[in-house]
Amino acid sequence: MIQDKKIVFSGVQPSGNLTIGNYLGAIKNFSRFSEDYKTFYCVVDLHAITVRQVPAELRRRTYETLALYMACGLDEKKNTLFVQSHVPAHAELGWMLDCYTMFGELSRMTQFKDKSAKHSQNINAGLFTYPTLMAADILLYQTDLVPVGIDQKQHLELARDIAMRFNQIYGDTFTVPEGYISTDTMKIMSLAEPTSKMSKSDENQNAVVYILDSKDDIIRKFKKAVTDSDSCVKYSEDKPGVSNLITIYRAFTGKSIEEVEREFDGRGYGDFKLAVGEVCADGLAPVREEFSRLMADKSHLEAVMKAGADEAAYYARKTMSKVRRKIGFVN
Ligand code: AQP
Repeated sequence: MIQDKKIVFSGVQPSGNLTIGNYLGAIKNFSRFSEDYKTFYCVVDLHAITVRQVPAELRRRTYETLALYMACGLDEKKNTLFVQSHVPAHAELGWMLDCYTMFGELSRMTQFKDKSAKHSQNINAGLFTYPTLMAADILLYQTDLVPVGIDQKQHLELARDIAMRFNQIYGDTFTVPEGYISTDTMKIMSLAEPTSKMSKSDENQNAVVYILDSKDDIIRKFKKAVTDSDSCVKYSEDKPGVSNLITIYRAFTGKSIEEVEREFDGRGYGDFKLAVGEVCADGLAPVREEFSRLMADKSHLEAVMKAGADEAAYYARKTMSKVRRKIGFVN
């Protein structure tokens, strides 16, 4: 098999119901690469267990995340869709790269600091080495481009540093990846606390809009969204709540900031919030429909996972044999 296309890799954790942050910041961008790149999109279940998961829920969400990839427009014939734990080379390379990653580098990762504060009873070693496993995910496929939200930028930079370090010691082994961060939607904020990122593990259900929420729930959540004491729909740093809603509205309508500001000039927040809820719910309706159809046929999802893992393992084997040889393991 000759690989002449550039390679794209990205993943989403099945650690909760996926949010419009995951959708707008990452998944929605994935399909733009399907034609011109060789794309690997992975359900990163190994990452999910850095936080305690209920086994039956993890299993269900793994199917759901794969189905959501497909419902968001990823055709399994044009993209390699698979589950991380089905390709053991991720964990194997992760361990090897741990030995080329410095304690100090991992200690500086802001996600580790945030998650250790949030899960203070379970600050496990996996939470600490998460970024090395993420580097392995990416480097395993000789990835050129990684579409992610801005919160993953620091991890991506570490993956680049690890690749360069390894290449410097052993000669050219890994492609040094670039990030693809969609500027408009790189960080969708919580509806309840618009200075924090919208996260699928947020306990406040009103802070988060899930891709699979019903239209009524979506509209109700946007109606409750925190804004400010002003009533002017204007994009500005000192109006994080309103600016976040403008970003979401733009993502679903394709309008510019100026067009949105003009459209809601003098109309107040009530009208605006309702309109954001409606475009979001209507934009997600086809995804929800397709998701239900896909989830009704588990054996098809299993066939997709299996074919994806076989294809991914083929590419992973090539990198692993190179890495083993360079490190000095006996073949
Ligand atoms: N709010 C967001 N805005 C833009 N992009 C986002 N992403 C996540 N939240 C936002 C992007 O979605 C991709 C998959 O994320 P992940 O599943 O690997 O985990 P995460 O970044 O830790 O996302 P969450 O929702 O906050 O999960 P939990 O709560 O489990 O930690 C990534 O590309 C991410 O940038």
